[in-house]
Amino acid sequence: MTNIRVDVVLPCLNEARALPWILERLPIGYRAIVVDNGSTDGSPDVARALGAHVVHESRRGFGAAAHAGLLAATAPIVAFCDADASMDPRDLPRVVDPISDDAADLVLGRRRPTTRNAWPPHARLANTYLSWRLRRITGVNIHDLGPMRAARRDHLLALDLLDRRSGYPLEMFLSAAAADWRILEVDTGYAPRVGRSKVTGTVRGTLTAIKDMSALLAATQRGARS
Ligand SMILES: Nc1nc2c(ncn2[C@@H]2O[C@H](COP(=O)(O)OP(=O)(O)O)[C@@H](O)[C@H]2O)c(=O)[nH]1
Ligand SMILES: [Mg+2]
Repeated sequence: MTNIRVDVVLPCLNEARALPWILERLPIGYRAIVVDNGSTDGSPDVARALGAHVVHESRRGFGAAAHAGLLAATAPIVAFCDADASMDPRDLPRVVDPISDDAADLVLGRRRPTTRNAWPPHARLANTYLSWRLRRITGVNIHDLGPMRAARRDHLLALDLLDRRSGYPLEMFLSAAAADWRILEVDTGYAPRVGRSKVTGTVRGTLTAIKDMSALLAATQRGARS
């Protein structure tokens, strides 16, 4: 068997139609950990049939799924990727290689749309504003807070992340910045997802994301002032 260098956490809520495209595009040495978050469309069976390691997380929420994947990982490097085919697993080495080369501690994929309509305008605008605030708060030169990212597993576990909803990627970034990690941004492609969005493509999902993220930002700024 090939040595598993990287575990790829794929939070999954009803992504059966996207999984085949994703799983067949994983680079060699990368293992998929599909975290099923209560899918009703047969996602776990599809994932297992295609050779992925499947874990279940009954607590709903993007962060709950992402964190369960991190806890299930055993490889030295852990990468995260959406399971909706909006991001190409062939881009994963772009976020992973600087970690293996010890050139960075956290690498974030900056989403670069590969077609029109890949990114709903409200989500894009919210993200540009968020990135601007994050640059001001942390001094890290980022332009997107996207879900494709990588870091060392032991480092991620040591961050002790608490958010279990849509604030998880933000908490990871803020905690890493507070711990003076070397944070690097690289370009990754972004295409229209397969199926319906659960977070930023819906009003409810967007409002939850804003609420979760605002609370984290407010706490960080209070911390910085005290
Ligand atoms: N929102 C949400 N996404 C989940 C959950 N569990 C797993 N996911 C997955 O998290 C990823 C991101 O969600 P997505 O709907 O693509 O959000 P978007 O990228 O903002 O449109 C997808 O792969 C989902 O299937 C959950 O409980 N809530
Ligand atoms: Mg998505």
